Amino acid sequence: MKKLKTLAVAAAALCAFAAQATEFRSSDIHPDGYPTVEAVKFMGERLKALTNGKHSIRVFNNSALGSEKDTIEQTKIGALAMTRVNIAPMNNICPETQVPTMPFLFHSKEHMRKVLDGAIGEQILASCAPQGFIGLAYYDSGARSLYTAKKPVRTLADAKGLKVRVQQSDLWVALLEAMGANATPMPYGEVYTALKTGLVDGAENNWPSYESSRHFEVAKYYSVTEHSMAPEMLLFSKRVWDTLTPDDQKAIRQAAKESVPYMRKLWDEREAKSMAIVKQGGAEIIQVDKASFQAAMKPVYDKFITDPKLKAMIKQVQDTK
Ligand code: GTR
Repeated sequence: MKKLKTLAVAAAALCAFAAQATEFRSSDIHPDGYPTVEAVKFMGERLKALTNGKHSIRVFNNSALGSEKDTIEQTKIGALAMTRVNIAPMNNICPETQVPTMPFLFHSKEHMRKVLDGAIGEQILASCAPQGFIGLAYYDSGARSLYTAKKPVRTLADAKGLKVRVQQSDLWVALLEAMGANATPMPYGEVYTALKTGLVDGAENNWPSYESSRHFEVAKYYSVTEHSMAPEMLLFSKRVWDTLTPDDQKAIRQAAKESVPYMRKLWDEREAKSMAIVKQGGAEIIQVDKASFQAAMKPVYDKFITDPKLKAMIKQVQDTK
């Protein structure tokens, strides 16, 4: 009886602790040291400081909680508090996220950052709330380029018929099809083996992912197409969010925003480092005529940017100097 009572007291104490201090779980597919992973850890430290130790974040990275598509579903139902994903797997869920994914939309890193830091960026983050996601921030993801295992892509014609892995998004399927390739959607964690076994001929990504995933070892031809600057997103579960106090919500938003400049600094350093690593590792960097790839993208705009609201957003992005 006495033992039972002690147990009950311990359980009550635990519950009280849980109500006070929460360790939010956050997922990422990347390894330790990758800028997105380190930025969310930094956000956790800031959150702890801002809430006097009440809230913190624990990052489960390396796809420990599944693919990005899986963790988006877990976040939607509130089984997971936060997820850091690329914007691509959100394309089918909230249409506004298609805007910054569109090929050759941003003309530079500075242009991309300015747009995402501004009103359109906020509008897109807010657009995912009806689907169960509180968009907290964007992180950089550089520019994505095409890479292949057996044959180099030197011109648009070389991409014809290649089987290329894409993210799980209809827009991405269309984008690679517009290049003439056969698009194969697949989770990131499966791409290395797919390239190695010849299940796909190529994939596409930014420098840090091409390097950290070791894809450069199995697909050494990197053609600098820079076809999309689709950013990363930090999403919080609306289900969990709605249980928090306004002060806590404010602290989470603030900690997320504070992690952005930190991430950008890590990103810029990592891009340069990754480029050097892959070159040293034997990757052949191929400069292509980007204009010919860009000219092939009209069908993607025609198919996905039909809603007048999205059309206006694209124009606003193009008009941002
Ligand atoms: C990376 C990005 C990931 C994921 C991955 C992929 O650049 O950081 O979130 O989108 O690409 O291709 O699946």
